[in-house]
Amino acid sequence: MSMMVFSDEVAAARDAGQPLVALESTIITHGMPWPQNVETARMVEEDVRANGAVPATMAVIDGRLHVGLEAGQLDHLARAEGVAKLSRADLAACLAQGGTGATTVAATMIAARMAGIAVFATGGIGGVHRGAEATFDISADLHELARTPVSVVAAGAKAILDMPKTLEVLESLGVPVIAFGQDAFPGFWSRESGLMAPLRMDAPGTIARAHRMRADLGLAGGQLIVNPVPEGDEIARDEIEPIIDRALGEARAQGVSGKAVTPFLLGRIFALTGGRSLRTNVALVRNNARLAARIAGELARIEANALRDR
Ligand code: PSU
Ligand code: MN
Repeated sequence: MSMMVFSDEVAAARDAGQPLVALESTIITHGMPWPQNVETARMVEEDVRANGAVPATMAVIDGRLHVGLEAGQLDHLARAEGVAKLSRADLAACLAQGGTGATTVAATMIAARMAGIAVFATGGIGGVHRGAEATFDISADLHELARTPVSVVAAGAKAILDMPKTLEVLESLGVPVIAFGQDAFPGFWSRESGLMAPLRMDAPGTIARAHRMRADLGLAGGQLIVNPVPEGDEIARDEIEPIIDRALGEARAQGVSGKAVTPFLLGRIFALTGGRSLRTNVALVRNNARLAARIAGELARIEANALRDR
């Protein structure tokens, strides 16, 4: 029995050579409450289809790595409690033990590469946590971007993080950080973070060409495409910042650490904004899915042309 299982839709897309977009599942199990989590997951898949690509949501279910989830599997995962949050360190262990777990950005990148999927959409990547100089809490997502050749579309790093340090680490690791359509590095819930993005591109085709160029150069690692949340959906920086500070204070007071930090903060910010942070999170993930589908389409075209010209 194979460790990897393709959904019917993903298997058909692979046979037909259609562009695919990888989607993660930690955002479903740990990033959003039920039932908005499953509703969002469905809308995001639909956004990918509406933009000419096929969605492949990744998760480990009963010891098998699923690339694309059937409707019932998605529903089950979204309601399940105590699902593991899998990163590079624990993906193999979960599979070996027949477990069930949701994939973070890092684990989704690993699964995407195995499945031959080059583009992946999420909300925000993990990064360097505030206070990392004391806790050493730096997301494995950053190291994954440095080693696995997948282009990840996100609305920045989650604003609960230390943005300048996150950008510094990405630079050290040689990860291209490309803002789509603006100069500013987006701030997840807000369109701007107060920092500039190192690179800017205005067309999905350019991003696809840069992805392909990295492969041609033999460079390991992926690209981080940072896509600002749509204007009408953003929460202004000075509005969200005091709320983030309060949530961070609560996390510290309660001694929250390790994998629990990000889900705790997102949950508290949801409560403190009366659900507004979640509406923005949904809007930005959908926006990222649309862009990822367009990049995947352009990349498929580039690859088809390269094959023809050989
Ligand atoms: N994007 C969101 N919400 C999320 C995540 C991304 O809008 O919850 C998840 C991703 O799976 C990412 C993880 O990999 O948060 C980061 O977790 P940590 O900080 O523990 O590495
Ligand atoms: Mn961490």
